[in-house]
Amino acid sequence: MVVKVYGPIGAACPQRVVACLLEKGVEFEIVNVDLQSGEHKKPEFLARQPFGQVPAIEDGDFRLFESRAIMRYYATKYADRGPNLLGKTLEEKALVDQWLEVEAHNYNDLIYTLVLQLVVLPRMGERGDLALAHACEQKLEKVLDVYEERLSKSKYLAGESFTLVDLSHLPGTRYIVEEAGMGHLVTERDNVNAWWKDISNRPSWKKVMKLMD
Ligand SMILES: N[C@@H](CCC(=O)N[C@@H](CS)C(=O)NCC(=O)O)C(=O)O
Repeated sequence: MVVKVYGPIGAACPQRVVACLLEKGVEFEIVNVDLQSGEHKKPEFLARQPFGQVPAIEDGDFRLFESRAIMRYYATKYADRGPNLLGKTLEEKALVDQWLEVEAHNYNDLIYTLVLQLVVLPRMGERGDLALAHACEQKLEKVLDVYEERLSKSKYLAGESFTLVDLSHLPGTRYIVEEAGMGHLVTERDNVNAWWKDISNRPSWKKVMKLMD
């Protein structure tokens, strides 16, 4: 049974899920959800994701939403294939959980607002709030200073191996580097820059990018 991923591949949160499925070699199909026309707010989609956001998955009879929960599910379900994305020891797993929380709350929330103001609203013909975007940028600088320090001590955020933590940072970081014109946030920090080059060159991520073409 092929896993169905509901959500446009151009949106950051479905990309997180698809990159994870590719890392794990899980067969999937993408079922596009048209965000422009508001398909994600219609009853049929709300039955899959009651908050009207993408992604959601269907795996046989099992349905799940929330991109990080979906990643954790597949990294655990297929722990015996592909790279270990969860950490091995109790401590490694705890560090993965810790940095996933950081990604979701300290990092992604800022990027979401920044990209909304600088990329999404202008594309819809609306004016973004530049003062808000600037405030987010300044907060993001501080978060990335913490990352810079952390990555001076370990190759990846949760330790010496690539995990769900690094994977989860891929979509948002791509948005700030490639779409929001904020590449300097990464390139000005040597360790963050080396980390970004490494993780964004993974074959799984390159395939996600190809799917966007
Ligand atoms: N915490 C949710 C957030 C999902 C989310 O924010 N999805 C965005 C796309 S990346 C979306 O559906 N935006 C449209 C909307 O909120 O109306 C997850 O990780 O799955």
